[in-house]
Amino acid sequence: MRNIADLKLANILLEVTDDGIATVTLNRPDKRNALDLATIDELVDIFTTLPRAGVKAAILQAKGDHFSAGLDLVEHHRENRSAGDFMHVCLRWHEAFNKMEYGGVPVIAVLKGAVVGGGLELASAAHIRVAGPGTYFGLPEGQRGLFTGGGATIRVADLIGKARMIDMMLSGRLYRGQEAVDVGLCQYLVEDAEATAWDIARNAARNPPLSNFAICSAISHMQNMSGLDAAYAEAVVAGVVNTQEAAKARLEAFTTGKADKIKPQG
Ligand code: 1HE
Repeated sequence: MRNIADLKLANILLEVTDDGIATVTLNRPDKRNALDLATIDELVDIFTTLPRAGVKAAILQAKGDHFSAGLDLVEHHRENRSAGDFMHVCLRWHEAFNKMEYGGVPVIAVLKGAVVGGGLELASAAHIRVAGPGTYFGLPEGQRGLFTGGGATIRVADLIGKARMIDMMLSGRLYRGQEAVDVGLCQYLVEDAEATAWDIARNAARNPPLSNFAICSAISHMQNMSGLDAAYAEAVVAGVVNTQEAAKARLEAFTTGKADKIKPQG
């Protein structure tokens, strides 16, 4: 198993706090964090390693004014890829984003500026999206003579529905502000997206890791199953999670009236 310290990273910064929260920072601001193949390879390595390294939550963020301008169009043009070549590029994107979505570690994305094309595909593989002021979402593939290849047909359609996704791709429509929250592109729209993401990450990190593993993998898997199979899988997962040792002290605290109540603050 590879350690975090052994990862060779050039396009992404990775740090882990003493309490197990990782920050994964896209670091090509001069290219608006466009996703070249090297960056995708680094994402695969990072999100393969984090769950096995005991990381409790990850914050996915970016340097500069934009989260990500999507596929590195300059590299794509320069490489003059065949259909087969690009299919393999897309499979690598899927590997990276599937590791994020199904890896069992909560991933919270801090969004700003452009979250477009493949940048939106990356953001949609996070479990929670927190947008700051000025964040906008787009799928300009149609305008570029391209098509989504990093999972948008699955994840973005899942977030906002097929009709809105088709509209974004055909018309170039951009979403921002409260409308982006209302259609489901992000869950939070706040002044300080980084601070909110840290609050969410710290709260999530207090849950037992096995509960978070189930939340951040089982729900996604179950969405891919028939209702009957999902119900069965849910029972199996709950059998494991709801009898875990780590839950016993929490249940004891509730039983003896010492646990916090689940009520809105204030
Ligand atoms: C890039 C990319 C990129 C910027 N690939 N290099 N995505 C797009 O169609 C979005 C393309 N980008 C933009 O529309 C704009 O760059 C932004 C609105 C994001 C930012 O604008 P701005 O004025 O801040 O920056 P800029 O001057 O346009 O770009 C600065 C540099 O970043 C410049 O490089 P330089 O070497 O000339 O300085 C740009 O070339 C570079 N850059 N965006 C490569 N995308 C798996 S399939 C997914 C398919 C898609 O993702 S389609 C959507 C592609």
